[in-house]
Amino acid sequence: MEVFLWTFVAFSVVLNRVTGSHVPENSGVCFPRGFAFGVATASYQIEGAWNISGKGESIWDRYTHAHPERVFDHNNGDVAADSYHQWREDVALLKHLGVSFYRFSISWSRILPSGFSNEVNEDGIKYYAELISALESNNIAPVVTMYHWDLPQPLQDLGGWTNPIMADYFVDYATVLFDRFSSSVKMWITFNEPLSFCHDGYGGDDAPGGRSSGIETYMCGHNVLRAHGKVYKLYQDRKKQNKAPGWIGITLDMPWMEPATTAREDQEAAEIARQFIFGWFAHPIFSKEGDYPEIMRKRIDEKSRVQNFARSRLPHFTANEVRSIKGSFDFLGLNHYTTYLASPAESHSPGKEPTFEDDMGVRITQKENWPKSNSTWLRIVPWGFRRALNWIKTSYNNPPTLVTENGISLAPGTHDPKRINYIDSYLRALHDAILKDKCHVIGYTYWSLIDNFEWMRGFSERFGLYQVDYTSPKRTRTARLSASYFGQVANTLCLPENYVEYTVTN
Ligand code: GBH
Repeated sequence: MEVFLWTFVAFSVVLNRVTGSHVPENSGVCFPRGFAFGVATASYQIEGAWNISGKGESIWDRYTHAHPERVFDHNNGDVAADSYHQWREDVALLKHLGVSFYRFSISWSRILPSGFSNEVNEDGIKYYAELISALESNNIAPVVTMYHWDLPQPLQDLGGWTNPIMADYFVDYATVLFDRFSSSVKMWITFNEPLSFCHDGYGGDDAPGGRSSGIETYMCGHNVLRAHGKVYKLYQDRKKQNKAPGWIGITLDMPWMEPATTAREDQEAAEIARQFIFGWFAHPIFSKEGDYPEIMRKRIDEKSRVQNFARSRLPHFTANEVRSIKGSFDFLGLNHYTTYLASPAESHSPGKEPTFEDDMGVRITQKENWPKSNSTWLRIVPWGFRRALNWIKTSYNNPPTLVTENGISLAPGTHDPKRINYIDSYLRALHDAILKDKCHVIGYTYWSLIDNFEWMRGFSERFGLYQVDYTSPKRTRTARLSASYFGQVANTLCLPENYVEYTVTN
């Protein structure tokens, strides 16, 4: 592992910890010393306390209250796993697992109730400060997501991410976070999955809901990229002033897109899908050219012309913006869950509304015989993980990558060998990607520490290593079998024997 030794050392410094004490009883599949294991959650999905102690309303509060019928089980995150009150219990679980970091997100409207930085909610600051200090005293590094989808409602009333001014308000919010927390927090993630919240939020069923896919989706993406570039710069300037170490990046979701057949048009379709789904945000930041992927620019410009728009629905960056967004990362946060098959979509009938899907023009499916989870979109395909990592390595010159989410939903219950199989098979694929393919991956995060509010699927999909009892007042957490498995991996950096079920083959 000489190749990445220095990143591991640097990462360990950032995390203030070196992991890796090997035990004899393992499968021989061991991650390099310094490689880090952690778990993740997000504010709206676990905290509850939606209107307590000065917290303002977020778009998810507004949306789930206005449209309970749109959420699968008509639930909402008003209480969720009640981590606002049960966070000490969460820290105990993290300690029990023995993970070296905890990725969680900060609720913007808990810190700035109106979204603007003129009024800071000290109770909100105190909540995160206490959590962070408890993590520190247990030697668990905080990895903080600044935005995991819960925009303050007053900012949505101004157009949310479709309004270019949002980039400046995000800088104001980031300034407060850096002022208050950057002495303890050394790993920052600006955004979680802009594809999800721009596509599903401004062009689909997620909050804020009821928008327009082929137009607002791209406006959102554009302003999020601008906001990310500005906050990256802010952080670099502060690092220089304070001479303090710290890393900042962005988390992007990349399902693997496999050509449906070896036919040339399927291979092309798969590459177009990768560019639309991942390259949309990755290319402006991680490629050496910067800006949107060429194929996206070309397809959306052409479609817009045919549809009689006077200009492309995909906005343009200024030359300065291209420059400031390009290279705006210390690391890539990667969420990866599953794999899809790609082939060209049947051509679209003119006169329909413009959509992201129509612009992309790719038919996306999955193979029926790929093992299922409890989520319609998630099948177990570990080899796709290795391919995705290799594609990133080749496309963007092997950026330091932290896997910020990987996980599976299963039916309720604590006996979850299938989750163990999922994690184990994905970790084997990751191990091959690191050791054999030299992909620059520095850590792995399981989604999620505990069951939580799974957005439009409510509480019906459970991803936790710990089960949450939503009927108990304290939202009691109970360890699943997978918690002991993952704890063992986190502590030894090695995969235990006898957990291989889904082999890494195509
Ligand atoms: C992550 O997104 C999120 O970051 C996290 O908050 C979430 O809890 C976790 O996944 C598990 O879902 O229902 O067919 O419309 C992963 C990417 C994008 C996958 C949206 C599910 C909806 C598919 N997600 N997608 S569908």
